[in-house]
Amino acid sequence: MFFKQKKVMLLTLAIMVSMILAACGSEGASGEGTYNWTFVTEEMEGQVQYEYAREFADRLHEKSDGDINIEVFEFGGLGDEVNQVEQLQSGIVEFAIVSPGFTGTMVDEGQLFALQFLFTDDMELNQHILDTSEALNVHLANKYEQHNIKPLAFWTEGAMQWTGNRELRTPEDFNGFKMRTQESPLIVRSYQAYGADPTPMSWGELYTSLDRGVVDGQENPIFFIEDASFHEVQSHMTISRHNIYVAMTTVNPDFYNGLPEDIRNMIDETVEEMRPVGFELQAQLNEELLDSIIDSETHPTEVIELTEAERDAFRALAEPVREYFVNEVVDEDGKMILEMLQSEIEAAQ
Ligand code: 6CS
Repeated sequence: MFFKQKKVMLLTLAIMVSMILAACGSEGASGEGTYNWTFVTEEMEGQVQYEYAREFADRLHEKSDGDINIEVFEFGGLGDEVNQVEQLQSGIVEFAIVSPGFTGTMVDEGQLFALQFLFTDDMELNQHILDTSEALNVHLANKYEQHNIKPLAFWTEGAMQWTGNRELRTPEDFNGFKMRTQESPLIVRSYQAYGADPTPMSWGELYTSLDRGVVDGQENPIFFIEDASFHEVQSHMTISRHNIYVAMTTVNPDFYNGLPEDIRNMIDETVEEMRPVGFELQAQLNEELLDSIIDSETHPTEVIELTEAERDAFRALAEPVREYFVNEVVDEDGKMILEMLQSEIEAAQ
């Protein structure tokens, strides 16, 4: 889980050389019509993103009668989450699952996903909004495309919860709390609004940082908290549902636009098929692994659930962060995207 810089550089170099050789090999030996692509994810085998990407790859392989071969990478093989976004942008990798929390310093508008209590508590409805929103799938997607990242789908990995080395029930509990966040400055800002002391870092460093007290807590969907064993080094988990975890299936736009139409159609069709598959995957894992945290005798974690009144106290502090986003972070386009999304959420309810 830990990435000594030199080791990562060597590993990255080795993978890049093998990719170049694979690409040359396919053109020379198999001729036109054979495709060897790379798909990077921010997660490990058994976790939602990786399983999604593998299913995506299998389906395309089958649909193309074996012509499309996609190698799926677990997190870490190509560096950290931000390195992976850069590799997608430069075309070193063709596909990536990207969390908007790692593009916050590049695509300001994508930071809207940091805004807490924006979506509803109904996860099926939230997925419907992500699937159909014009604000996201047209306008926000355009903003990403300007940065050489083409989102093909926005989807959720579940509601986010807090874990900590103490109980987190009220905004006062966040006072001076060293919260680990992803890179987006608006996530940092959101926790500062609760009085916390946030530190962005890769999840590759998170287990040890929690264990050693470098940070006190973090936010993630339940499946990830359990599978990455964060609950082992955290005494408390708060079911807060303060946000939904959004992931994007993305592709390098030059690569995608340069493909023959029938291949592009196959990709688009697979993206559509994967919407319910991804949703089921996260729903099942989030449910199963909650029980596993609650039932763990070796690593007991106290699990509490916030009441609506308790959530309201956080909601009130999250509200001004929206104003800040509109007034200080984005321009008129970003404001329009957020307002359109808010109308879409209201209309869906
Ligand atoms: O906390 C994180 O940064 C990680 N969480 C999830 C659910 N997926 C990948 C991401 O890097």
